[in-house]
Amino acid sequence: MIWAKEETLPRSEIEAIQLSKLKDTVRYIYDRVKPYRDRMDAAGVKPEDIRTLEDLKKLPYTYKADFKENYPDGLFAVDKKEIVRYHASSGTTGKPTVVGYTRNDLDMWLNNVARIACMGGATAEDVAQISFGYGTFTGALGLHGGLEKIGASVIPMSSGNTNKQIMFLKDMGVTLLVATPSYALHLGEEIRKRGIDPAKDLKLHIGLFGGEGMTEPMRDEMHKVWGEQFVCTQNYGMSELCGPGVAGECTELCGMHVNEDWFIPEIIDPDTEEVLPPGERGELVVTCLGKEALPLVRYRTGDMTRLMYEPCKCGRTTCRMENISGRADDMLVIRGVNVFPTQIEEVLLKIEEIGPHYEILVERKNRLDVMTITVELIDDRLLDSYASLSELEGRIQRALKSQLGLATQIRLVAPNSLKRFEGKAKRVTDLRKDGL
Ligand code: DLL
Repeated sequence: MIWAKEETLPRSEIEAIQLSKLKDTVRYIYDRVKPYRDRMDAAGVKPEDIRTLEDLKKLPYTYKADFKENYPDGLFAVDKKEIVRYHASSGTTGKPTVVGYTRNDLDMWLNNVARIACMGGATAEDVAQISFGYGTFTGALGLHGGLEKIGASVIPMSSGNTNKQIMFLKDMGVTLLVATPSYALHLGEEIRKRGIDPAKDLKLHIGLFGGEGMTEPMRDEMHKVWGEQFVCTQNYGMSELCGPGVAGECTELCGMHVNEDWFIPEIIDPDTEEVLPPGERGELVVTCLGKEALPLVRYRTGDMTRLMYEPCKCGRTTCRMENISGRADDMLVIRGVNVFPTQIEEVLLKIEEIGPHYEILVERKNRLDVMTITVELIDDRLLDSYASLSELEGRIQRALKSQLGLATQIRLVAPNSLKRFEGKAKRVTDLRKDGL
C-alpha cells in the first residue's frame, strides 16, 4: 500500500512542491529565528533570493553545534505555548539536543512515519510490537503514532526484558516488530534458544528496523533467525529532522525512499562543503520543509550516503538513499543511541581519581553492542584495593549511564599505561564488522 499520493508524483511536480515550500520556509525562518537571520545576513542572502531549487546552495548550513549554542530552544520558530511535544537526542557534550513539535508538526511527522511503515508492508491488520525504548528517543513514539495512523494495533513494549518480549510476541499474535536491527537479531536468537521456531510458532512476518544501520549481512542473518517469511526493511531519520519518517525502504529493498515533499536531500563533500553531483557518495544534508517549530535549513546530518533517482519498481517516484556507510564525524551509534566521545570525556574529567587519558572499544557480543572504556588511575595505590577499585568503577558507570543513557564496561589501568598520541588522538576502536 502507498500511503500518500505525493510519493508517486512525476519529478517535475515533486520539485514544484519543494520549491514552493522552500520559499515559504526560508521566509518563515528568516522572520522568526534570529540565529538564522544573522547567518543569512552575514552570507548576504535574503528570502527573495530563493527563486529556484538551485538557489538552495546560496543558503548557509546548519550544524549540530548550533543546537548547543542555542540550547535548549533558541532555534525554535514558535512560542513555547505552541509546542505540544518535546523529544531529545544526544548532544556532543553534557546537554542534549532538544527538539519540539507543534500540533501540525506531529501530524506531518506521524503521517511520514505511516508512509514508511506502509513501504515496509504494514497494514491495518498488523499487531505491532514496539521494542524501542520509550522516552525522549523519537523512535518509539514515532513508530507508535505512525502505525496507529495506519490502523495497526500497537503494543508499546519498550526495550529490554526478553522474556516478556517473547511472551507478547507469542501470546498476542504479533505480526510486526519495531526495533533496532541488532536488538531484533538478539531477540531472534533468544527465541530460538527457547525452542521456538518463529516461522512455525509465531505470526511475525514484518520487521521495521532503524535507529542504526542494517547491513546486507545483517539482513541475511535476520532471515536465518526469524525465518524466510520475514520481510525486514530499515528506515532512517534523526531527531533534529523529526525522528523516524525521513526515509524508508520499500519491499523491493533497493534503498530508502526519501519523503521529498517534506525533506530536500543534498550530498556534500564534508571537508570542502561543496555540493556533489547526483549519484556521488558524501554527507547527507537535509532541509526540512513546512515544519513549524523547528524548520531546519541545510542541516549537516553527518551521515554518509548516496542518492539514487532512477524509478523504483514499487511505483514510488521519490529518490532513494543507500544504506548509511558511516559518519563524517566521530559520533558512534551504540544500541541505537548516539554517543559522542566528547560526552564520555566530559564525564571522566569530573572524576578526580582518574586521569585525562582514555580509550573506547566498541564490540558486538551476543549480537549486542558493548562499549568498554579503559581509563588510567592517577594513583596506582588504588590498584591494591579491590573494594576501592570496584567502588570507583561503579561510580564511573553510574555517571556515564546518567549522561549517555547506556550501560558501559569500565577497565581501570595503572597510571601512564595507555598510549600517548603526538597528533590527533585515536581514542575509539570500533570492531563491529558488517554489524554482526
Ligand atoms: O535514530 C531516529 C530514528 C528512530 C530513525 C527509529 C529510524 C528509526 P536519533 O536518535 O537522533 O534519531 O539518531 C539519528 O541515528 O543521524 C544516524 O547516524 C543513525 N541512524 C538512524 N537510522 C539509521 C539507519 C533516530 N537506518 C542518527 N541507518 C542518524 C543508519 C541510522 N543509521
